[in-house]
Amino acid sequence: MSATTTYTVSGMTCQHCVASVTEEVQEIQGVEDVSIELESGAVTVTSTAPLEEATVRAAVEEAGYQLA
Ligand code: 9UX
Repeated sequence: MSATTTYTVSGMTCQHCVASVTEEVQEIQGVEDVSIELESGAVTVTSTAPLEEATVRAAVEEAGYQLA
């Protein structure tokens, strides 16, 4: 069963930031969809199975941002 979780990411200030985070999070195994709202920092991730928060955190940090 797929899972959808919304995380809050701080530090994104433009659409390039959004693209970087989207790219990294999409590389996580099982991720089907990533939707980011720049203004609020809301990152909604749909995956085939629930993700470990640490995995998402690592991807966000790889892109250069922080999971709130
Ligand atoms: Mo442009 Mo977004 O440097 O940090 S990618 S503001």
